Amino acid sequence: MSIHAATSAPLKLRADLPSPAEWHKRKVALISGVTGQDGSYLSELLLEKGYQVHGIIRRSSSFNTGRVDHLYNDEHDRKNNFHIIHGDLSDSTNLVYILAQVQPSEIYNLGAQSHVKVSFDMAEYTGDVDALGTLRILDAVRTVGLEKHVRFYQASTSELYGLVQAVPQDENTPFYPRSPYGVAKLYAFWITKNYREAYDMFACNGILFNHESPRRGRTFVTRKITRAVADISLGKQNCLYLGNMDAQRDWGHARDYVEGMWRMLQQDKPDDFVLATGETHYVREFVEKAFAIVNVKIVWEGKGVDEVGKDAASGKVVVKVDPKYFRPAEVELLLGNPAKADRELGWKRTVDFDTLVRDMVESDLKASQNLVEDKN
Ligand code: NDP
Ligand code: GDR
Repeated sequence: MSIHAATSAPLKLRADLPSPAEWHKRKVALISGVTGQDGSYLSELLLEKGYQVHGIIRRSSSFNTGRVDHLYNDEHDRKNNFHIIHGDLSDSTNLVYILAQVQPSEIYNLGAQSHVKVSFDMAEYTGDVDALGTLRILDAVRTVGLEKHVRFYQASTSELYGLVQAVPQDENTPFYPRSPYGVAKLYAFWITKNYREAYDMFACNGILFNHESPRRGRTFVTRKITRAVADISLGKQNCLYLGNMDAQRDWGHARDYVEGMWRMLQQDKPDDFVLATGETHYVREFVEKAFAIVNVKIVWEGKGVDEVGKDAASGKVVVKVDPKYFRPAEVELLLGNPAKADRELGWKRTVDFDTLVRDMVESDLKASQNLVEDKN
């Protein structure tokens, strides 16, 4: 009796493929997480570059396509290069079906339960989607026989560094994740590297430090702050409640970072790269900068859970600590070194911290006044 090794001989749906170099010229991209912040900016970038873009969206009882609606006109319009397809990283069969149908030349795996605090409440789900979801999509590539043809980008994260081992953090800094999210992304990082080595796949990890924008989800700290600053300045909210204001983050603009993702997949060889600004700022500093844009100077009083931020002019408390936003384990300091990306990809951030904060506050002022529709 002989036992067949299923993993080394996956089902091949394609037998007539051109060379990998020819295949890459097709410019067909598949994006998981297309409805998220990065998915929307990346779609715009790829469409500008002449790609056909296919985005995986989750079925939802409410609309979840606000960030990409402007790209999606009429599916019957033949000139339209943006397509959406229902799917989920928890569904292997669905992923194989999508791969067989789209036959992409590049895949960007951005789909994830991406909120660190929520990952403590939904640890198993986060592991299923963020860790095993990456495995599922990589295996779907092999199942349809595209493993030598597809270029794969994995959305890895500075959360892998977790408990500080050394700063600034680069591609050689040891990992020590501090949340179920970070641990799930650690698996995804290594399975991506493993499939690159085991099956000669063009698979890259982008280790991206925090990147924000007016399209950032409202429960991440930067957007929560900028929306509150807008609402407080317009008299629609009294106080902003935050958790750990002593955390330090290396914050860039998402539009810069999706450019780096694309550049990773245009190299001759697959590799892993850090994208970061090389600067770090306290959460408290972000609060001060954001309020300064609406001409409010913050003065701080108290310490720890008793810390408050007052409007210097009126004495009114506008920022308070609420321990419910603390995490069971925290990542205190992130500061990235993007030298390798600069050297090998020619990538540099273009938006500095002050411009990022201003862009977000100004956008939220318009949204809060209903001058523009708030879609995220
Ligand atoms: P968002 O939270 O804005 O977007 C996440 C996307 O993943 C959404 O489109 C969401 O769909 C989708 N998604 C969630 N669960 C599933 C699932 N089970 N199956 C398929 N899709 C799913 O994240 P960002 O755009 O900010 O980040 C993109 C990726 O980069 C994520 O993987 C994140 O972990 C990672 N990352 C982000 C950084 C950042 O600072 N922004 C830094 C480093 C890494 P829906 O809209 O339906 O919820
Ligand atoms: P992070 O982003 O955990 O770094 O993950 P987030 O904006 O959630 O937190 C940044 C820091 O701010 C502190 N903080 C608060 N955070 C939130 N969300 N809400 C608050 O009220 C608050 N108060 C203080 C946090 O404790 C933390 O220290 C993001 C996500 O996009 C991940 O998917 C990505 O991998 C990493 O960035 C890099």
